[in-house]
Amino acid sequence: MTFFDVFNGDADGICALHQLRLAQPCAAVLVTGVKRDTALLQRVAAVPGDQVTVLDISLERNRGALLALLQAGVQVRYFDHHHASGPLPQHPLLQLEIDVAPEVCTSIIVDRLLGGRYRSWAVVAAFGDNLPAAAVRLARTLPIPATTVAAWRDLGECLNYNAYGASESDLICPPAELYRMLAPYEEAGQFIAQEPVLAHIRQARATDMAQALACTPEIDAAGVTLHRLPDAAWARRVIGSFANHLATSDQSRAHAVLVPYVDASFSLSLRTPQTGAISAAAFCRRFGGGGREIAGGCDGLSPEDLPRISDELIRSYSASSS
Ligand SMILES: [Mn+2]
Repeated sequence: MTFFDVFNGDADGICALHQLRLAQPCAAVLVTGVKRDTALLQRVAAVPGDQVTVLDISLERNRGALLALLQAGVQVRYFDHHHASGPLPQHPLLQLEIDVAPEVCTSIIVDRLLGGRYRSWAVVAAFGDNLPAAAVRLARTLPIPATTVAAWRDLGECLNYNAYGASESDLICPPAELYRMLAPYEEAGQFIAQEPVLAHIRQARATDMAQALACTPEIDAAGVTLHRLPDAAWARRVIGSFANHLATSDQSRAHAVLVPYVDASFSLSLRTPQTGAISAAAFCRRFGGGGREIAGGCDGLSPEDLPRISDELIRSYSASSS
């Protein structure tokens, strides 16, 4: 019988699996990838009698592969917090632990099931998954000083940052390798004290941001900026953080960031002011993307789309035309 551990390569996916395997050690085949790579279950070559554990990847993109595994006689445990349309699947071989409440991440679901046994890792994951309020609430149940919470936060944010990129070759450390590095540590503080990989990620994160900040914007108009980052791994890692940084430091303008992918297509990250007439999601939908009110994105843009994107950014957001 083979065990497969299938997990998102971000902080939440890694820390959810880590807690589970501390409680139930087993040598499993690891299946993971970059944060955006969530259709992971279709890669599992399991046979009847095998056991698959799935963490922090949406049912939305894995439902077909899940049903196929169950039909083939494979046992599946599935832990996740992402919204998925349609009814939850039911099957005698399936154990489903889904909670889509807004202040819950997969590592918090696992923490609950384990009665808080490896809670430091759930706190790290909640910080990494951008749920600082939930992380602080959970940390308060432990007898630890504020400096420890701050160190866990840094670890969560660094583990999360490590998962950004177009493919594993963009990443500072492949997620499966990172998981194996933290696997020996029952408590997050031990990992922080012992493993040099954290300093390495933290340093790369700072350098990536410094390189982005040194780029001259292509558009620097009254209501909008556009940065086109170069074709480089650091640029594909930093695009989202850089867009967030621009939005936080200059809330009055819309900020667009473009980065080329290896296949010559482009990705766009867009942040818009709360008061923007056109939401980030609405803008990105015009180019086949989507998102939320103030944050959106598009993938797979062709180089020919770029002039139109520049024009429409100016038309939609520049102060003189609003
Ligand atoms: Mn998550």
